[in-house]
Amino acid sequence: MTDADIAKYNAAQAALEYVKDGMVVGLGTGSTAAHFVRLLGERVRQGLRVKGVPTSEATRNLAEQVGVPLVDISQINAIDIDVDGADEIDAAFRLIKGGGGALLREKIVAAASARMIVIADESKWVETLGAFPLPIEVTRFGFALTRERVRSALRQTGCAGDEVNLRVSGKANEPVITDGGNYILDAHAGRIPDAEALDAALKQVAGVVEHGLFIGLAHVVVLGKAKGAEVRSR
Ligand code: A5P
Repeated sequence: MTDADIAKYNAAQAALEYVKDGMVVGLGTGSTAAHFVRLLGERVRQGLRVKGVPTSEATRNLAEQVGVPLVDISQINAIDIDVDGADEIDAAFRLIKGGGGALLREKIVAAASARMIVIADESKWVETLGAFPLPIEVTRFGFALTRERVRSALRQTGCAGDEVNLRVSGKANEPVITDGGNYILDAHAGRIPDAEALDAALKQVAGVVEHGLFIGLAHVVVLGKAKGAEVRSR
């Protein structure tokens, strides 16, 4: 494992202590959350009873492989805790998420959870959000028009940059399609001086399905280090 991977693993392991018998647990997406899902699978084999709610098809597949029982989100009213990674975290526990393209389901699950535990290596802790491009899920229909309105929102809310790119992948540079069947725009804001204002502005843009700013959702941040992890609570 690389140093970053060891730190991610340590964060995931420390988060296990928040999981109690009988809980419904939101299962995040990304490399750090994948460590958590595997570790949770080990606990299940040792007798822990939980039901997982995956935030992506990738996480669903992993959870099934490692034996974490799942429950359909349409069958539940609430989630006890959600354990998920992040691309950036600031001192007010505001997050940028969606580097893995799963931000829509991640936000639905986080918002339905009594507590959100963020697990990350310590490099994700930042003074100001925005160096990591902000992922924005948009409808395929009219995405170029939506992109222009997103650029205006970045400028109006004082962001340092307004470059917005359609996320593509593979040799053919095909647009990435999310689990919800949409596109992802990556907004290179550089620096987001007012995350609440940008959140509000993006919500006004027709065609934006959801964006990767998570405000007021995280309760605990577990920052993994080379040895162990540091827990910060709001
Ligand atoms: C997935 O869409 C993201 O929100 C991830 O949680 C985020 O990108 C963190 O990923 P890593 O744990 O792989 O850094």
